[in-house]
Amino acid sequence: MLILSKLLESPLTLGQEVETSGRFPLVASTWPFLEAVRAAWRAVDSGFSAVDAVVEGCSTCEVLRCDGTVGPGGSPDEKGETTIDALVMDGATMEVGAVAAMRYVKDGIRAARLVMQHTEHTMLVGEQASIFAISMGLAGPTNLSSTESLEKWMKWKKNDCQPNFRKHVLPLDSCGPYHPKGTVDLIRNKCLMANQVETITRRSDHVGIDNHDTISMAVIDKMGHIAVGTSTNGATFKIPGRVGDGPIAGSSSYADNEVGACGATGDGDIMMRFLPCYQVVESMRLGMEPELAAKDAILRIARKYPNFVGAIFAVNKHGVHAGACHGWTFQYSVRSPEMDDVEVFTVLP
Ligand code: SD4
Repeated sequence: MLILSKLLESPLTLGQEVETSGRFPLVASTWPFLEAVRAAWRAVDSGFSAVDAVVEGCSTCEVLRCDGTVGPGGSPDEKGETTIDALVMDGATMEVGAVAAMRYVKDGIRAARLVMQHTEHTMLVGEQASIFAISMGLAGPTNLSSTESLEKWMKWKKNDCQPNFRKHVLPLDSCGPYHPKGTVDLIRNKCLMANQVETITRRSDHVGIDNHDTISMAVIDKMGHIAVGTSTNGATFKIPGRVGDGPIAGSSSYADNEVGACGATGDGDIMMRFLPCYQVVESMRLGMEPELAAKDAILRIARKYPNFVGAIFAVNKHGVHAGACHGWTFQYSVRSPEMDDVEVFTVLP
């Protein structure tokens, strides 16, 4: 017990195996994505690095299409196409690799790792990300649609493309082509409040309880190194070219070995304006417990967007974890040495 508290007091030293603390390795993930957490756990428990385990975990979700929506085959955009946003971050080096609105390649998280490990860049986008990923050995070009995503898209088209992410446009009640309605500046000045309510009400249709198309995962490996990753196909019926919070470091996830990690899910268009995971990690750096840090980050968004839907989990470098959410009930999964299998934690709004 004394040894454990000593370990917990002192910052983890790079290269020092800290498995004996009983808290490491640790895997945490948004939602009850049990197989993804198990895959990451198997990797990290057998000695792989936090980055490798995160990639294994998120990749498992992409292959299994967790909840039917993560990875290829989910979230058709306005044209019926599925595209992928993904990010990986190494909390030891603060290196990040990301792909955004990537087309024709299924392996979002592996493409993100290739960006991190084989380029000096942080993010590649669209078809250029696909070309890079394929040139570096990933499979493609591949059609990312599935029977379900195409059925969903055709139903939406039949319903006059409602709901959608457009605002201040005509036509209002049917599919495009769209054009701006009136003078945008006039509308903005006159109707700001009304439009905010309209937009937010309609947005809640897009991100819902059956639409968990995002895995964000954090891993602390046996050395105490921390990594995070996110993979998502974003928002259903998004406008082609839309990039969400998924590939944005500090928004969908963030890690720093000195402090801990965070993963997020929810309405990325809103959440990426607040960098909630950066906020969580920085709050923990200043001494906040994970629970308070997570709640505070969510509250900062809710104060400006009272109807937003989103959730966060936070883990500090000692393995203490917590979640916070707004607009829906959130579940996150954890596996650590004291557990026999993955445990799912439920957080109420
Ligand atoms: C996005 N944050 O692209 C993602 C969506 C999500 O559960 O998390 N859905 O906005």
